Amino acid sequence: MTKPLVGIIMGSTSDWETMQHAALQLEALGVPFEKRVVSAHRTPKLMVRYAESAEKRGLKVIIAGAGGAAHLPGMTASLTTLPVLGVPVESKALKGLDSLLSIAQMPGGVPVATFAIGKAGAINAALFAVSLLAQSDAHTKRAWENFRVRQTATVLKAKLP
Ligand code: RP5
Repeated sequence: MTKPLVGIIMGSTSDWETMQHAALQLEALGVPFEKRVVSAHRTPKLMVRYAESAEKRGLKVIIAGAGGAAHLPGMTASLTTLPVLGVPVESKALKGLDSLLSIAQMPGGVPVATFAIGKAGAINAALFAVSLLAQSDAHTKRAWENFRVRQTATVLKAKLP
């Protein structure tokens, strides 16, 4: 078993529908990851343990998704110096604007890289994690570059009905 380099955490099982897209993207590019529900509000002690042990356990990046009062990415970032990539999950009441602002509006000194609301954000957080890891790993760099080349080729040969 390859040790996970990326930790995907989310506030609730209901976030999986969105966050699975981060997992699928990492899988497609061959980056080992772990995934679990860690809630800032419902399991705060687990969040502290998870964030404080992440680097020692070998993780290089954490992708944190949450919706509504989305405190998980920011609180996780406050407990580790690993890069934290925040994914605002679309909420029912405010369509994810609440999630986006909760994640993006961090005080200076504790950064969270904040992505788009929903599926696009989950995909891009995973790709951003890959691009970070690619800086120090030739295999991941090739996978990342190939992904971009393939994506461009697909768009160039796209035919409309
Ligand atoms: C947040 O509350 C979660 O990240 C989720 O997006 C939202 C709703 O959670 P559930 O009530 O569906 O468990 O903590």
